[in-house]
Amino acid sequence: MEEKIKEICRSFGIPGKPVSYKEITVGNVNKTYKVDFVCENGTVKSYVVQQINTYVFRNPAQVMANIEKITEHINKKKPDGSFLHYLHTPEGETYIHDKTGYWRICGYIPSITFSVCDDLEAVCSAGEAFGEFQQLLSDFDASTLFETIPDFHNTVKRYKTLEKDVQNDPLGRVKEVKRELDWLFSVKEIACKMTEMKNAGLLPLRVTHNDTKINNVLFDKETKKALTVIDLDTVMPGLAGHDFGDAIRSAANYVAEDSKEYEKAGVNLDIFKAFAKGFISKTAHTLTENELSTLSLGCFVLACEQAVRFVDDYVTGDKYYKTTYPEHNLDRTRTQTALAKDMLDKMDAMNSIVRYILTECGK
Ligand code: GN1
Ligand code: MG
Repeated sequence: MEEKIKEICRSFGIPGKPVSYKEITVGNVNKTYKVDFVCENGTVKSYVVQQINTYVFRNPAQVMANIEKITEHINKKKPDGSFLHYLHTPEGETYIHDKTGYWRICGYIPSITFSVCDDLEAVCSAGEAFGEFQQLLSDFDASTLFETIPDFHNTVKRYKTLEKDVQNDPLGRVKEVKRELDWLFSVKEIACKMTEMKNAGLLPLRVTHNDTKINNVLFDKETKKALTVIDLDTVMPGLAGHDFGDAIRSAANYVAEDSKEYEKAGVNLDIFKAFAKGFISKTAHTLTENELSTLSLGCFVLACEQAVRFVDDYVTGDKYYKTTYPEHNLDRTRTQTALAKDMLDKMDAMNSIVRYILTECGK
């Protein structure tokens, strides 16, 4: 692998000499490496080299075309270099395609990430970062974006796929997840409510991030302030409440997404409040009443949708998400289902917090 990574770096014409590399294991889809280069003047500069997962992203050229447009748009508005910069090859391409797959490189931003986080200020700052991201793209022409994964947050379709895969039960695993499946199907109607509202024109399509996990935010190591959001692979037209919900289901869970202690999973309302405060402070005056009143529902919806995706991957043989042991998707399913259950119990409390924050924002 080391030779391959060096070769990719050479193709992008990175100056200097590569001195070390290591895999960044955060992230469930692409393969990511940090590579350090020593420049001629002796300084060290680092880059992030990524191999795009072509099982998940069937058309990487379209993914990169989207990313090129989005980064250009945001870097124009934030010329301080705080946002992502993808390298171009001497031929002007943002990716290399060879028999090993699709590769891309962006500058490394010194930072830390969290998979769970109990620092309320850091979480509030992450909320601001995702809120600001939506704002920065609010004047972006969504029709110029490819739909890199069609129906990505179409919860109705996610349920339909699961129903079919459960019926086929190709590996005989359905019996292991019977309890989780029964519960997920029992809440299907409410879990699908936002997709139905979107289809009925009650929720507007915006340009959204669509993968707002807390580990897709880079934080300053010292101040714990959010530096930038990363992972632009799924930036597409979507619902504001889905971005909010996806962030809460990852940031506010008491335990990590793949914890084996699923009975401890649940939504920490202090974290919920901190993230909501940051996110709403940036978006309160642009989101519609329907969008604001479905933010808490979005958390439940995304937790259910995620549980549906994890259990589906388990039932069909772990082809989508990276797994490091055989029951990895089973643990993810149980933890995510337990989180969704707790969110349903706390829906009124979450709604009250949102209303309180909106009043504070003068809404
Ligand atoms: C994947 O790659 P990563 O870890 O940011 C997935 C998300 C899921 C997440 C669950 C393109 O995100 O949708 O919410 O795993 N990304 C894609 O951990 O499917
Ligand atoms: Mg991702």
